[in-house]
Amino acid sequence: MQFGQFDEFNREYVITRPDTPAPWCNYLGSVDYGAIISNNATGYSFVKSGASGRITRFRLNSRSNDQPGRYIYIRDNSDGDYWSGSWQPVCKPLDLYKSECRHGTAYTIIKSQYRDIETNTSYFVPLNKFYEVWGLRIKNSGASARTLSVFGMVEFTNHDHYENDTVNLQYSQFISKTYFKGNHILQVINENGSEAAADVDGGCDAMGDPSFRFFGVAGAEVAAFDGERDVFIGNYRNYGNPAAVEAGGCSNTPAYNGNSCGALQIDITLNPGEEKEMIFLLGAGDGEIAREIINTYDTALSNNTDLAGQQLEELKHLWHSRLENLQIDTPDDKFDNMVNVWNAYQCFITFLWSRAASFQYCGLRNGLGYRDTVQDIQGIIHLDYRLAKERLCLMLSAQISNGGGLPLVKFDHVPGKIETPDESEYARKTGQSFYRADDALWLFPTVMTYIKESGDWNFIDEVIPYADRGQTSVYNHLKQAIQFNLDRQGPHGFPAGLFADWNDCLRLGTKGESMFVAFQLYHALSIFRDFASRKGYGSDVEWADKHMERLSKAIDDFAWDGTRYVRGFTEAGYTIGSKDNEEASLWLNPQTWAVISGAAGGERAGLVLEQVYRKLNTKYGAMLFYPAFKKFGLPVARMVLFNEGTKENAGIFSQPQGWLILAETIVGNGNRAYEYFNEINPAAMNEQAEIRVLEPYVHGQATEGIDTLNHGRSHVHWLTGTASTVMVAAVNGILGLQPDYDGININPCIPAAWKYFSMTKHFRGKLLNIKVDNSAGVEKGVKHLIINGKKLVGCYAAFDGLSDKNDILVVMG
Ligand code: IFM
Repeated sequence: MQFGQFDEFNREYVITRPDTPAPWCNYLGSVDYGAIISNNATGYSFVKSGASGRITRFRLNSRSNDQPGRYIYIRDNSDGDYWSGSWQPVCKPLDLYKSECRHGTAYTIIKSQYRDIETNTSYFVPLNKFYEVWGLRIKNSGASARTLSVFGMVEFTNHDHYENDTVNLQYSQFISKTYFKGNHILQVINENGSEAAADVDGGCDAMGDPSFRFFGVAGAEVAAFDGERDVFIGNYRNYGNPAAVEAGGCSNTPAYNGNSCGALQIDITLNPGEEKEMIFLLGAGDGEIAREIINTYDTALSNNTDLAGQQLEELKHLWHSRLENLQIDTPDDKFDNMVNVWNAYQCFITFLWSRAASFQYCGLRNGLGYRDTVQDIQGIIHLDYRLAKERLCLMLSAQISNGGGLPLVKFDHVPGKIETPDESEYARKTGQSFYRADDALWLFPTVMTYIKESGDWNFIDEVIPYADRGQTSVYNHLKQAIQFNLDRQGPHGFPAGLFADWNDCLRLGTKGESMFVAFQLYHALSIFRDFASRKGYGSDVEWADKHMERLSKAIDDFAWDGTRYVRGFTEAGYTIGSKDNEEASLWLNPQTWAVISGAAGGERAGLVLEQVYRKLNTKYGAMLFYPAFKKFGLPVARMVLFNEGTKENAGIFSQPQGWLILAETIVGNGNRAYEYFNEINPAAMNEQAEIRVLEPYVHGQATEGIDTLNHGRSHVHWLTGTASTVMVAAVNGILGLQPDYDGININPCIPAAWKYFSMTKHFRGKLLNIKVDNSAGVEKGVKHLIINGKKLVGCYAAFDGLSDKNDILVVMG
């Protein structure tokens, strides 16, 4: 089933059937003011944090009604019929009601058509602002005049803190009230004083001063209002049939205790063909701020200045110019849509919001997970390396002086005096008292990619503080990260798996060993060796060589199982992922990481990838391992808690699929890399959206494997490491764009059937217009480049040889 399609030209996804298998969402705003909105205008808004800056309510996990949201009701006062500007919440029959939702980069436009009334609502957060705009145009396309009431409505939280608002009702309901101020409703929380000063029981450590929110309208007179949700909706009703709308108008009831909302009624008459515009404004701020914002739009409207339209264009311009840094045109539109727009946009959203707020994450994970964030950075380096660097510096400053990563980096992280997991205070504050084995090792590919994309080799010498004490160069941070794992090894000489490696469900402890981390360490050593050699640090080169050789030998001696690499060793000496095991005998990640790290090459690389293809692959991606755990499990293999075929228990965990694609490109299998890409390409499921369920323009965390009742159904949208690994695999692996210290390699690994494609890339201020000629029909291999008419053997373009604008022909064969 299909519910929408890509509009490649406008960089939008257009949903024409609103009864999507799940709410299909978009992200608006910035880290200062974030808003999540679905195709039916549901979702929530927050200032800085979904946990402690929550301004509107949303009920998670309620697909059956998917509410509440940013609602606009329209009532025909001639007969009392009413509907909503988005299909939800009133849900008029779809043969009478037409709707179109256009999700774009940081904006969403929802249109409706019902009984000759057309609405068009643009939802967005203007650049650098702390409020959101719902710009409504309403038009009478019929032949007779219409008398209508329009109601804008939003449900506020009663407390800035999500948890207090949701569960601490004996408290939070009694600190909120609303005032009507002519063109807006002002909600005030804690008007009588600050919780912090009063040390209120049930208050929350993030809370301080009174807090204000507003919901107003520009370009229209408010005829009536309600500030109390339960009055607007009425008892034993719901958003689909609010009492106020049904009765023909609001009752001017403010909130005082109970549940605050903003509901504004505007009465209009529309002559045939007439259109009116009004702009609803929602945000955090006191009456003065609200008045100023609303006045700005009022003035613009009365001067016929399309302020909201200009702001929307500014947003598009910002986002599109970011995306412009890489644009491709291959024979596969669905591949292009992801690389050019949606996977790229998702990478930015994941980068900005980490795992904080979505329709799955309520916001309480109020910080940056080390490994997730360092990987997220990789997804945007090719599009905005400056932004990437800022976050990379932050993450280096969240490395502890012993080399390990801080498990949770608070949004307000201040390096230099943070407690470590070794101290009880840290555990008390974060609930995290252990190290993950992989955290700081993610810095290696990320730092390398940043330096190679930007050309900023001096970064390696930049001095950055540690989280707990002291400071040192990036180079030394990296060396210390390796040391962290060398200092924590098991009996075979592999790194201990500690509290978790990449896999949150593997608890191998201080003696059990992780092969994932062993390969990561090998990879880190080889990157570090490269850095050391460029710096001329001979003893560090020898040090890295020695450890790589030692690791390599241990891998051959203990981790190679004849046809595969094992996953690890428990403290009790059990081998996880051995071919003789009854359960979980073949794991994906050690095979792909053996190849990515360079530890396995030649025949062995081919063999392990072939095993993966034959034993783990499904039409929706490769399973993390197989067979699922049923008996073996706790305390080490905690994924046994998940139903078989799900998430880390033999599910198709999507992030590793990116590594699988990349590994196949390393060994030169373009056809297979592309096959794997397609298996999890959201766009490739556009016509079978009912199977995948999630947005066809967004990667999810995991897809159900062959053991479940819903093989192919995907879960956990938007905020997932899948975004960055698949992006890296596509750009670096399939398209073969591989910046290097002093130039760039263009070495595609593509399906043989792609005879021709083109790419435009901005590389350190230079424009590369790349055309790839694969009339030879190979999967990998470049005979020569022709750069601005000059032929060069191989696939390397030196930076010095590039002009400001370059025409590059890549001839494969
Ligand atoms: O690697 C983790 C990630 O940090 C959070 N989600 C699950 C992944 C695999 O366990």
